[in-house]
Amino acid sequence: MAIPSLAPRCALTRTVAVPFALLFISFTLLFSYHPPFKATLSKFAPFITSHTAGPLYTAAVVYLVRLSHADELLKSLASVNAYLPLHDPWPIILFHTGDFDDTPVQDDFLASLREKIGGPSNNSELDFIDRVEFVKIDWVLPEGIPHTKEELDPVSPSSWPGYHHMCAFYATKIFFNPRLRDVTYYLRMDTDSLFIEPLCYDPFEVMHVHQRSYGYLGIGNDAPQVTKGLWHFIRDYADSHPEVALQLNASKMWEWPSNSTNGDVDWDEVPIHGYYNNFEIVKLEEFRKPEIKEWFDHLVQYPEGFYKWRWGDAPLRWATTQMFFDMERDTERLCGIRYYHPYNYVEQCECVPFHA
Ligand SMILES: Nc1nc2c(ncn2[C@@H]2O[C@H](COP(=O)(O)OP(=O)(O)O)[C@@H](O)[C@H]2O)c(=O)[nH]1
Ligand SMILES: [Mg+2]
Repeated sequence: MAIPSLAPRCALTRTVAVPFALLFISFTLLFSYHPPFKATLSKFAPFITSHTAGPLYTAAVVYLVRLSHADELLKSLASVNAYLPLHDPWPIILFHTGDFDDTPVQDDFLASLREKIGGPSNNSELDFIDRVEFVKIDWVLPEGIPHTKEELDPVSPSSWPGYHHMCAFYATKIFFNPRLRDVTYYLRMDTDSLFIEPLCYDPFEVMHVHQRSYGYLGIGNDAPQVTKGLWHFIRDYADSHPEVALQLNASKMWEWPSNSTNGDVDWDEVPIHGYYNNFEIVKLEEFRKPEIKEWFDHLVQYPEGFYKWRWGDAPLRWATTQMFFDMERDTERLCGIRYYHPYNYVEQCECVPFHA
């Protein structure tokens, strides 16, 4: 009498097994599907340490802005929207010092941006305007220096103190800004930076897959008028930090000023290289390492550097990367970015699509 009792069991097995099998198939299909860019990244499994779900990195485009330069900022943002192909709609963070604080000011600006880019963006799944964030930063003159121009007598009085705050912000403070705590990479633009043609790859992806800490377009020099004391400051630091001296000596790109045949060279007259860092991509956590933090603290403890001598973020970015990174392994010259910024000359290199 096994048969009659078997029939309902088969029916039961069928009612349980068929939906279960269907469920299994749907799950298999669901998890084997990746949106195109994730599938691309997954081919690079050897570079990826985490196999947990979720993004492999996060990124943001950052600007330091002021309302008085809103027009050039609109043009720059429109060029980001049109020409920077990012796989994910990363936030566009506009750091400001209070002039963009009021909601009507922000709304007006976003309305102008919408008009400028001609309606909603069709380049990403999130409307470009909805990616824009305003983040306020506070600029206070540090202790230990006179707080008036007359007493301090800075070498570049006409731009004091705004430009000097800007240099201190980009040279040291930005890495520790709370908004960027969970951001892996930032791409910096100036309000006077422009992309002028479409880029043929996602630069964050290149940075990530190549495991770079710093991405740049070109290298120039800063004028000796605004680097007074900087060579000696770096030299003294290297003298008291043998690992920094070792790193600098190992770099093929680092050159201390050399003495001339007819006497000592005045180091204050020797230009220091600087990245054209009005465009740069930075892997933030790499710049938060304790040894780099110690160097930043040392810089901040000598406030005359930024506020009197107007040491720039460009030569300081150059010095910092040379002091703490292996230039060949950790930095990437990003090719093929057709980009404009006043007074920068960047030698062009070909845009090669990146197939990760
Ligand atoms: N809020 C604010 N932003 C500034 C100030 N000075 C410069 N910036 C911003 O900092 C960035 C670099 O300044 P910029 O004048 O382009 O410097 P340059 O590229 O060295 O000539 C730009 O995005 C500016 O808008 C300032 O005084 N206040
Ligand atoms: Mg600029």
